[in-house]
Amino acid sequence: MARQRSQSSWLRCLSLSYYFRRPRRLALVLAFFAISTFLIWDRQTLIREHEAEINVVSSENEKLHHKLDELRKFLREKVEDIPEGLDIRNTRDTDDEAEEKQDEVDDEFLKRGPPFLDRTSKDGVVLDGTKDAPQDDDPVARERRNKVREAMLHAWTSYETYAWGYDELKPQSRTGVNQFGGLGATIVDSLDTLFIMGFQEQFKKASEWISSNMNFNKHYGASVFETTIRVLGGLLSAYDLSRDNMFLHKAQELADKLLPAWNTPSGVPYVTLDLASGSAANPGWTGGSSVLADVGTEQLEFIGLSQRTGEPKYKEKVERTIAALKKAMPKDGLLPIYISPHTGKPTTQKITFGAMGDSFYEYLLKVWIQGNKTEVVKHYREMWEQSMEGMMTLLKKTSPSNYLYIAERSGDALQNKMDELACFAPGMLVLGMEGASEEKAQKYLDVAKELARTCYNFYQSTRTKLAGENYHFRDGEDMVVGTPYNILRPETVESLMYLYRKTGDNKYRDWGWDIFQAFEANSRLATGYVGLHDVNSGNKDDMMQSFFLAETLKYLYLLFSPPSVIPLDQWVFNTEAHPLRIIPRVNEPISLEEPNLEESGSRMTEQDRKVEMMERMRNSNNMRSTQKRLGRKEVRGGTLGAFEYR
Ligand code: DMJ
Repeated sequence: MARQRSQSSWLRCLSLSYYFRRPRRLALVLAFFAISTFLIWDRQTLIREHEAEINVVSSENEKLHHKLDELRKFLREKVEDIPEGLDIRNTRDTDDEAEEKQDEVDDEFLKRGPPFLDRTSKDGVVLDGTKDAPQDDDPVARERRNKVREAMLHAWTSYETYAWGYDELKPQSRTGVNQFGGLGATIVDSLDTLFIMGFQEQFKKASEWISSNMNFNKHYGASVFETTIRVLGGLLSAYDLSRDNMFLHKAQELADKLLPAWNTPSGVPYVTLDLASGSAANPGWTGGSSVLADVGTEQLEFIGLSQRTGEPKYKEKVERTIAALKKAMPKDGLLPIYISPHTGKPTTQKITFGAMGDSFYEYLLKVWIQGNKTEVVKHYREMWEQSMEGMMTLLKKTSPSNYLYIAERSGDALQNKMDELACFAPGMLVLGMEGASEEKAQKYLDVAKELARTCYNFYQSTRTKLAGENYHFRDGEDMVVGTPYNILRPETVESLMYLYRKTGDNKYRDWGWDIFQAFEANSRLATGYVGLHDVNSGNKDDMMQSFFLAETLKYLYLLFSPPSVIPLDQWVFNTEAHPLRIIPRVNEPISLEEPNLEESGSRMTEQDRKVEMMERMRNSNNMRSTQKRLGRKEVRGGTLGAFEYR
């Protein structure tokens, strides 16, 4: 009953007569309607006005972005072709003629691509990548170069057929495998090789894959180093060669994902990182430490990215690492291979120019070259020369044939072992001749020649004529293979390329040709190229490493090309053989300050302190067993732990 009554009294409020009898309530209701109508109208007008403003701002923003892009492009084109050591802002203003001439060259570049490329193709394939066969191009070299091009086409087509979109091809299984989180490592690693060799269709297809499929939101323990040298380096190089902005955008997107690795108290980054979440760590097999070759081989790419985007944050991170390493560097310039990300100090005594040490030394020199040898990068050169002094103390000779090699060291004890990976050193020494005193330059060249002879003999001394992973040196025996596999590595042919360019001595081309033929004889299958489990038995593995296309074939191709193809005074190769344009660094502050803990977003927490203490304890107890394990696996800075790919 009560419920019925209350319902009917509520319904009365809906009838007009109810209000006529109660004028006050009527006035209240009318006022309520008037105010709400006004408020709704007012909000809507405001929204419309804001929308209009947003439209104006975003179209202004777009225009500004466009202008900024143009400005960047303009500056890049102007800055990169300046002769060494000059500040363009002064030169350009006073040298109109040079500017006009430069503009012509730039226009030509934009229209046709780099001058060394012949863009005419037969059936979509350029048969010879070099444009106008310079006079110094001899017919034998030309023929060899074409054979290398054909090898690249075979490797690429096999990958395309059986493993498209995967990181790498397993030629025997005719399938793909993802060792790098499925970022298409072979595609991105091959871009510049395809471009330089003039494979336009293939380059286009690879670019399209990158534009639509390359995705960094991946949950996996990425090696910061591998991702940097292969993917970031590959993208930057493709950008420098093709001028396609898509590559630069991708590069920046990737670098943003990698940056959290540098949030450590010392500025020395962690070596693995989950790309999607940004959480970074060091693997157990390093005893919690970072790896020297990893943390010291990211500078070229991140500095290059800052130069091309105008965003200083990338170079700031990697240069802080160098400041920390400089502080930890002993007098002889030789840093041990494990460094604590918490203290920035070494946690082992092991010194090597092979696995886990190598490319740190390479990048000290190359950052100096990349910065066009200006004041801002002088300390890199100084650190490099210091390390070379140290390296000279590791040089020894075999008996009976006097092959020169770089020994390894643990504390004061020398170990008579050398990795094939250390065969990059002759090339580095040759590259470092410029800028050295006459006496030092001669020494570098002499040592480079001798080391190259040793490395060539690493190949020649086996049954397959392919080098093993490392060698031991025993009195009376010269060299014996240690770890017997060959995974299509590039270091020796890389050095031969530098030596040939420096000396013009055909012997280096012949040595490179021998190595190429050994790959053809032992590693080539109908479905791609494989490594060998054992260089004496010739037993094959089932993996075509992406660096075979990025490095080994590219360096061989360049060995047989005139020096005008990727001239070394305009380009510098990252450690994965991706050429980057040399861009002078002028008017920049010299970045040698200590890492700013506030700024780097990380302090030494209680947890960090505990980790550091544990690290120390583990190092004294466990490092020996870790070393043993590494000795067996020979992982070179490859921070994925189980896989020997570096
Ligand atoms: C490549 O990934 C790079 O050259 C790196 O610096 C060393 N290892 C491989 C090739 O051997």
